[in-house]
Amino acid sequence: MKLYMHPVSTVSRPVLQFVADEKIPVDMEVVDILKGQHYEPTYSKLNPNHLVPMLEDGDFRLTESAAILRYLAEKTGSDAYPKDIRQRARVNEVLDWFNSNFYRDWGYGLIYPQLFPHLKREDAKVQEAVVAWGKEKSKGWLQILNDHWLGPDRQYLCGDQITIADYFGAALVTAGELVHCNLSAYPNIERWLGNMKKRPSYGTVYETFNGFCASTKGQPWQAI
Ligand SMILES: N[C@@H](CCC(=O)N[C@@H](CS)C(=O)NCC(=O)O)C(=O)O
Repeated sequence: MKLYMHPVSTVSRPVLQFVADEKIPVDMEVVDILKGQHYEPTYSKLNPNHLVPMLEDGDFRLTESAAILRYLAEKTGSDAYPKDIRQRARVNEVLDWFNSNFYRDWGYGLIYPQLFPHLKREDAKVQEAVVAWGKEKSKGWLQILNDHWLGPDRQYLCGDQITIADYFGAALVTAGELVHCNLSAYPNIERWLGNMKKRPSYGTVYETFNGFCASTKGQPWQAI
């Protein structure tokens, strides 16, 4: 199998960390999205979405990070994607919650329009309103994540065992580090992220991302 990815990419990181933890034999191919390589014909032909990640398993190609996580977990019989239908439904619920509710406001409202020129609104007032909206809505989602999904005792999102929802959710929440969000008002989120960061795979998988975050320090970001 081969994974087309970028180590800084929010939705490549969960797949990278899962593959590392589960020691799944996957070859890695970096698509340099910061230099526009995802628009070059070689990659465009394979993935007309011009996005990473994409998994290739023989002649089968799969896009969408959450679908890739599910596929890899099913293929390897990983405990991180429970077989019991209710437990599995819970994992799917949390994946969908992050992918739709949370990510829309956090990623595409608060963080990315500030960081990436192609997502910045041309009109300064519109830009300010988009980011302000994203910030307010994100506070609500973070509170729900802190109080409802995690609560004071849970080590991981769906109980005391790690699931693919944790890999996914942690990668999305850590995207806040790009604009230097401070999550100290959400202690359950900080505890859970601490668990994810303690995993041996974290240092290697997140190394390039952490370097990128260090390079964005000291700018006048709108952040939590
Ligand atoms: N829903 C897709 C989103 C993929 C996506 O947005 N990938 C970003 C990297 S995090 C990308 O390739 N961006 C390139 C661009 O926007 O030009 C997934 O979860 O895989």
